[in-house]
Amino acid sequence: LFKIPRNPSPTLRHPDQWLLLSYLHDFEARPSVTHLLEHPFIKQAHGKDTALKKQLAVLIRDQQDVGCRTRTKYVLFSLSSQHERINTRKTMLIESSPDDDLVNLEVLDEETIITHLQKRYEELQIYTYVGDILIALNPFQGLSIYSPQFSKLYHGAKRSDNPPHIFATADAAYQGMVTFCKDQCIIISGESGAGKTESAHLIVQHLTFLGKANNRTLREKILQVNPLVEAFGNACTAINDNSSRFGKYLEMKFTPTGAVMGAKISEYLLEKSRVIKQATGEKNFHIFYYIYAGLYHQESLKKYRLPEKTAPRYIDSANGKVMQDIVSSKLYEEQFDAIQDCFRIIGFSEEEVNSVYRILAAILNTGNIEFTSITSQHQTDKSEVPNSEALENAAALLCIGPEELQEALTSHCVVTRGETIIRTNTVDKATDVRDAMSKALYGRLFSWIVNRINALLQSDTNICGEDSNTGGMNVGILDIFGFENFKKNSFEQLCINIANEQIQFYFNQHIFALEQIEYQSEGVDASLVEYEDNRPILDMFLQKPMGLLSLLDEESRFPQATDQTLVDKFEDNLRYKYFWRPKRVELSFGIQHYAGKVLYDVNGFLEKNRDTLPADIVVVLRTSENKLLQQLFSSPLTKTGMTHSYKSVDTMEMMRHPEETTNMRRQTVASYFRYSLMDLLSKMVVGTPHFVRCIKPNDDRQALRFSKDRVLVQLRYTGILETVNIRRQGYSHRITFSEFVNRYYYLAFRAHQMPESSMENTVAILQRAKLNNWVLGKTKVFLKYYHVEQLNLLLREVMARVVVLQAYTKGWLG
Ligand code: AD9
Ligand code: MG
Repeated sequence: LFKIPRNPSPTLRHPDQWLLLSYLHDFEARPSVTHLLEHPFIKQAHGKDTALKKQLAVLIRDQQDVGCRTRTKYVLFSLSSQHERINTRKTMLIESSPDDDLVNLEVLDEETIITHLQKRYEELQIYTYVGDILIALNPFQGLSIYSPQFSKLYHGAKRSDNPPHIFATADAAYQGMVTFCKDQCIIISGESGAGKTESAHLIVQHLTFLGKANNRTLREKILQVNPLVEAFGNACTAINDNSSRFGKYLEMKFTPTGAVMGAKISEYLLEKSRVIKQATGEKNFHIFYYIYAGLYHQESLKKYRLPEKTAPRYIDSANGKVMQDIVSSKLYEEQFDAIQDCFRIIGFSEEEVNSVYRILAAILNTGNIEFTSITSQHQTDKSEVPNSEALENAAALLCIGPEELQEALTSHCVVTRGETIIRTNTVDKATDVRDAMSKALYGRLFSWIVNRINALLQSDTNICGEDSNTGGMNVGILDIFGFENFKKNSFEQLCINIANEQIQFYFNQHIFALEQIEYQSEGVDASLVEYEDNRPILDMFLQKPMGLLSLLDEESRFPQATDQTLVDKFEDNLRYKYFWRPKRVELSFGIQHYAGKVLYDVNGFLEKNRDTLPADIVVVLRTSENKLLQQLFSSPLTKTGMTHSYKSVDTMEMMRHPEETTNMRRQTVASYFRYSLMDLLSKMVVGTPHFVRCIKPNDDRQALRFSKDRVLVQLRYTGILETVNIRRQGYSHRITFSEFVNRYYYLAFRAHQMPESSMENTVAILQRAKLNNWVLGKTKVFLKYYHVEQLNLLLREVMARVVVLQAYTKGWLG
């Protein structure tokens, strides 16, 4: 087994790489071939076969990278930590059981599953597997299962050794990436308040633990990314005190040897309208309260021209109590300190942070600008700013002239037949322009922060001691806003819920559709599982030219259109059973989503979709002397400037034509949204997916309260029962014979044998690994989810033996 392969290929097979590790261990720098030929290991290998030796030396030289040392150490560490894990498990009284996986239940009906989950929840076992999918019930209380000791316990462990855990999912993604050099993505879904964002944090925590390398700074930076972005993108809603108001795809980048080397966030569709108005009982984005409290306690409110007695309208539209909270809440003040730390650790300059605060303070002042109408003999639709304090404050913070700002708010230029005419704005129009400016400022500031974080985490790639140009791999973590159904649902909820439809569709494609298509094409006789396909609903939204979003765009282009004409248009054109128009409620329509019925209020749909920012405002903001502000408005008029030619939401299609998503041009919120979804999918389809399904056990956010009805609804619409069935009966892994032999030949053949990629050799390997219940197709072998775990485990054991044996021969292990 330990002989050097006869024909080492230029792109090494994984086992060969492992074998080479120990040879490489001795070389500090990139060695020359002559130097390598002198190395005792190569000298000893293969007696007098000089040609082979030379080939080997070239191979080693080309594979040489510092990371190989890390990898050798990693294997040695895994082995030594195996004993430690067993002991820890004993002292922590942690035991796995067959009950951990719903697939092992004898009876498989809703009642059994729900009782089972309830029993586990009441014993604080919030996690349960359905094969390789993780169900996570929100505990609504702090649990002591996320310490570094737990990270160690789950590190490289067999899934069946420990009880289910979010760390096990993160670990599986990491192992998949390191072992097979393939990108991975973890898709977290569930309704609002189900625990997606918390799960995403825990995954990042475990991944930074795994990819630690020697780079503490980078690790600390990555851990600050989520808290910083969430301060700007999360807010308190009626359902969740820390609700994500944007979608987030965080890619953690690793070197080929698994050391973390950076991170990149992509943000999707921030709910900007929250800046100017919030529903009753809801709040603005967290950051406004944090900085208000922080500046208040630092006695710096004056510096940022913020009022000291009453909080600005944008953050206190309803009850007038916000100022009291800000003064008395220690929490806001602590959060402000934490955010300052985040900025500093990630690497923002003081000047940048100061500019961010100035823009936030300017937005708050802008919200306080009021308008009154002036009626004169000639004009009745003119407005002015009666109290100029807020206007002057906003202008000063934005480094622009107050007169110019007032002008841009209360009038607009129209070009007709080559002539520029200035028209005045009514009070309503001026108020709309003011709010549009605030939304644009906040939206662009948010995107700038995200881009800046990406730039700062990118430039760090060399700290970890490995060359970032060697190409890395990544684990992406998707945490979007969950499905929402409020008393009043608007355009924002529609977008959020369509995004959730898309994620559910992606799940269905992976779990059910692709699997069943392959059974048929490979001639495998497996029973088909029926599932709720939500594709028709998605088509109703996304199809061109007659889908709901296209109709909305079309109507948005008519200046005379109203929300009434829009909803009539929907009714006339959307002939789907999922759409209805309630008789009694004017200006509304209902949708039967995969996760339930939602009634949408059409008021404001057209304006929200147009999301226009008058050119006059952009012109004024561009005159700013503030560098950051200049940057924010130097790009084309709106960020919502993209569209995507929608053909199909089929993820298989996406895999074939990822470039489709880059076809964009300027458009509305709806078309930008469509583009965002496609962009997100194109990122996801390149990786091996891992699914986490978050479930909310009750609506009162109470620990240990398990509402059977609420859970049952979620189990039904997420298709958990069908998932259990397909995981039990189905074959979740379909691998071509050639890939299978390539991956696992070490389990049955000698290294130098280089077996042919055939069905016979596949069978030989499977038999040698003593696996049962697999099925052969025409070109692929069909495996159950647990087969792959067993095979990988065996492979790792064999490889570890190689490394350990060689480590012994070199005396590394003493
Ligand atoms: V939304 O769609 O962004 O509105 P999420 O993200 O699904 O929603 P979130 O992760 O924010 O929900 O969880 C809601 C609350 O549940 C958190 O603020 C915690 O108080 C609580 N939670 C969720 N998961 C855990 C956990 N693993 N341990 C402890 C938890 N508390
Ligand atoms: Mg969230």
